[in-house]
Amino acid sequence: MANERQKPVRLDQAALDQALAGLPGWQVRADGLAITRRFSFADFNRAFAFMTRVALLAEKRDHHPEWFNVYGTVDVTLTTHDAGGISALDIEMASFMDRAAG
Ligand code: H2B
Repeated sequence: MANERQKPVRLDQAALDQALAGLPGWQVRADGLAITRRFSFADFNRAFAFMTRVALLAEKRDHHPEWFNVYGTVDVTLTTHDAGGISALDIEMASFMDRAAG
């Protein structure tokens, strides 16, 4: 079926450290189960354009951010419920977001 996918796997500490070395803007949440980053844009229009681009990938991957937007600020949390922590999907999404934010 079109929406079927492999169950994502939680990254081990070594894989997570390696991935985060390439994502300097991101932090591991205190509980270790998610990564977070704040994006700041000049205005709401730019913030929402960013969210729209990310939403299209989120639907394609069936992997959705937790996020909170106020005007030009977007606070993002990425975690994989299906894996009980941080998976490669979160790393891919974080990297895409960094590029989408310019
Ligand atoms: N998004 C995120 N961030 N993590 C998940 O584990 C996840 C998701 N699982 N989007 C998907 C949807 C799952 O709930 C559905 C049923 O496929």
